[in-house]
Amino acid sequence: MFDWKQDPHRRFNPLTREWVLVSPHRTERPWQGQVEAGAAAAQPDYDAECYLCPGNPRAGGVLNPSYTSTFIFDNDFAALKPDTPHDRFDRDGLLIAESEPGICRVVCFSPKHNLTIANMDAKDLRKVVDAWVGQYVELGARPTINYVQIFENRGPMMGASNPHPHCQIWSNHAVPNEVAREQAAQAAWRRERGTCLCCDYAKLELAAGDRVVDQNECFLSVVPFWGVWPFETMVISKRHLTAIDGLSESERDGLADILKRVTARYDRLFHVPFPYSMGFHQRPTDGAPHEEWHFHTHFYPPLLRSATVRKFLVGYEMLAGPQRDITPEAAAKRLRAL
Ligand code: H2U
Ligand code: ZN
Repeated sequence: MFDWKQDPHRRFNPLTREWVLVSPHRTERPWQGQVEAGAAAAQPDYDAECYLCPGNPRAGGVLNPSYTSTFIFDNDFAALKPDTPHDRFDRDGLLIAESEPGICRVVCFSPKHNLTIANMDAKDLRKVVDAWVGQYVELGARPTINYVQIFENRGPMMGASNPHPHCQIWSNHAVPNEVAREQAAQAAWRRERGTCLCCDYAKLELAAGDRVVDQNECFLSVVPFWGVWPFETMVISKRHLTAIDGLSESERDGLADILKRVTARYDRLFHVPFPYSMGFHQRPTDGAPHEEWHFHTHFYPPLLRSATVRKFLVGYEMLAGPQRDITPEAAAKRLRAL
């Protein structure tokens, strides 16, 4: 008899339409590894060397204002430039390239150097949500900007350059790969079934319960059935909502609340400030209504077994496809218990 908790199997990701290999028999054995205690050095609330702290000079020499809430600036080392002229070439369908205009910004969540989403006050985090909404609307309104990607790299393991609480926004003309994949899947779902993929998925997970990590009135946090990273989670709005600009006042508070809950659980898992890349997926800003889109957040944390043992996507995963050992259900159970 096949045992889903023990035997190797594949799971389908309906958002990307890719498969992930699950090998639970490799980890469902009793836990014997040790959990290392957190080694993160305590940070001061102001660091004279930090290029994001209020009043300090940034790497390019510009002085930060003495900001007291959130602070947004154009990235001094932007990957994209707004006035890039249009150009394209195509040589025999083999060498294809196009110019790409865009705008990159940095959002400091707080003047305090030593805060994180997990330990910020709810009312201050709400200001960060308002800043995200403002940026999505402002950047998305520009004719050259068709997608606004808001994301946070947290911790040196994920390449974050600085512990000061901040995120990045890259907004550009082309809809990026991951978003285009999710868009195609959500559009096909809506065409074929007349419903929203993420609404249907959220309902299913709320009823099933075994992958749910946390929830509030407006949002659900789950380890997705098809997650690749051991403790990957998604935050999904319970109401159908194509983008962050459609959040009601209470949903903005709800988003701040669920992000705080999820990151606090992560921090408790291995007793360290938990590294991750997270970001929002939502309606492209090309002017179409995109009713197929459902606003959601992905958290991709690299840690596997402890504060120092991380998962690498190498070998089979680079050459063939993603694979995981711990099941999403087991990961959700651990996160839920914290
Ligand atoms: P990360 O921690 O995710 O790398 O984000 C920090 C961003 O801040 C990074 O993209 C920018 C870097 O280019 N930055 C500035 O714009 N000015 C600075 O003085 C240093 C860092
Ligand atoms: Zn700082």
